[in-house]
Amino acid sequence: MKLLYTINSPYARKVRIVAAEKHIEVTLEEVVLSAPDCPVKQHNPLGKVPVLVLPDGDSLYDSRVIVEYLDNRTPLAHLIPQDLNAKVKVRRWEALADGICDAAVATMQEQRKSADKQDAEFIERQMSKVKSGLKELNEDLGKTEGVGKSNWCVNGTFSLADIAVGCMLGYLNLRFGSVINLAAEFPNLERLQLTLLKRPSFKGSMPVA
Ligand SMILES: N[C@@H](CCC(=O)N[C@@H](CS)C(=O)NCC(=O)O)C(=O)O
Repeated sequence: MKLLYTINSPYARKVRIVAAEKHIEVTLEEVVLSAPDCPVKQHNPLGKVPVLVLPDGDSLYDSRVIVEYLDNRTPLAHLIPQDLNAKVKVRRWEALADGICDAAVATMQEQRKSADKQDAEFIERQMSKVKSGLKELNEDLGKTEGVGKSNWCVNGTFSLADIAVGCMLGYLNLRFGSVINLAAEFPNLERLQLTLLKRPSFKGSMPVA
């Protein structure tokens, strides 16, 4: 299996971490999305990473489909709970974390335009999604205090929810580290991030400035 990815994509990082946590061997192929010969389009008509290319040539996208596939490749250490109630909780955390990434990526793309072409209102709207998403996740994480042995997002157990939130935080730190002070504004998320950074899967997939 081959994963097409870019180094700083938070969605692709989520997939890389799930593969590492599940000890599933995946060949990593870093791509440049703007390159004329970028292979992503052949496998995903949307031209987005991540894409998982299977041995029979079939391909899977987006990240939510890929993580579900990988999680079910091996029965051990499920990152998506089998129980429906727990599963939808985990997937909601993931949806919010990914949604924050969507707003952050959209902001970045707008800010890359020349100053006269940037839409300040659009940027403000996207950044307010980022902030309100972080506020909600930070509050929800506060409610997990004392559930299980660690303060993981759902039911005191490490899951895809923690991975998705950790990847989102890594991306925000990379792109908006100077404007979002996690420790001061969202201390529960900061604590989660510090815990996650002790895991080899997170340490080995850090975004690069
Ligand atoms: N919902 C998708 C989002 C994927 C996505 O937006 N990837 C970005 C990189 S961070 C991308 O490939 N952008 C290229 C484009 O939009 O053309 C997922 O979870 O995989």
